[in-house]
Amino acid sequence: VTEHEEIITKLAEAVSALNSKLVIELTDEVINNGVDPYVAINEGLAVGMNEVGHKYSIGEYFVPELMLAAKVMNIGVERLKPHIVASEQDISKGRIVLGTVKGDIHNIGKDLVALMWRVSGYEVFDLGIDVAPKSFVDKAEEVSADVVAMSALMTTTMANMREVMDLFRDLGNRDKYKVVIGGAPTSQILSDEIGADGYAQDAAGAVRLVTELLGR
Ligand code: B12
Repeated sequence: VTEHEEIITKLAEAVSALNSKLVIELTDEVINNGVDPYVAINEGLAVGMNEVGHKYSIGEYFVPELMLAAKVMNIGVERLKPHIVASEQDISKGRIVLGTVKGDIHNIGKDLVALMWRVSGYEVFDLGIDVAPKSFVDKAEEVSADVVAMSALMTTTMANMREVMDLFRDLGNRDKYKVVIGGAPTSQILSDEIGADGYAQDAAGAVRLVTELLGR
């Protein structure tokens, strides 16, 4: 195990242990030791967050712990953000309208995807959380989006992605945009079922997906 891997593992453990002080110390180590901040977020902080989800599902953590974990994760992300090297291009590679679907307030993963798209040169219009189908449609039209992106973290709210697709089809707008989806309960299978253009498992995958779809 390299020193970098060790810091990343410790970061995941610190999030899982809800230890913000340790996260702050470790993000300093990330920066001082030249660990890739992007990797530290995706393989450190986000992995710790998944562990928190696991602890919640087995009854070891409850909602207050989830909320604290979200805060701890956010502290880490905010400290690492300025160290992520942004793409040199000042011309936008494409416009992406993004939001967490109706009924769903999970935003950590969505925000990470937005961050990665932005540093990769895309313009992101983030509608936030609990976004009504019509808001996706209206914003996409307003900004002449290239891509519409939806996030859902619950099996119950993931159904609302289909509603957005249906609304686009009803309005005859579907083919104007590439539609991509993501979030823990979603999959390529769901993407195919609802007639979206693709799914990605994480923020790095989200960048690859959009790059492939737009060919730029
Ligand atoms: C943190 C958390 C919360 C926090 C959210 C804080 C916040 N500001 O977001 C709080 C405490 C508020 C919360 C509330 C609730 N939660 Co919650 N929560 C979680 C938890 C632990 C982690 C989610 C997270 O942030 N992960 C870390 C990020 C980095 O990962 P991610 O979101 O998956 O995102 C990555 C990828 O999925 C992908 N991605 C994400 N979006 C997109 C979009 C696109 C377009 C693409 C391409 C990719 C992509 O890239 C991201 C980066 O790599 C999950 C457990 C889990 N395993 O997911 C439960 C979980 C999602 N929650 C759950 C539940 C039940 C709830 C509550 C109902 C609890 C309650 N009783 O109140 C409420 C729901 C409120 C609501 N209406 O939405 C359940 C959902 C079960 C289900 N039905 O499917 C889960 C799965 C926990 C569990 N095991 O039971 N939660």
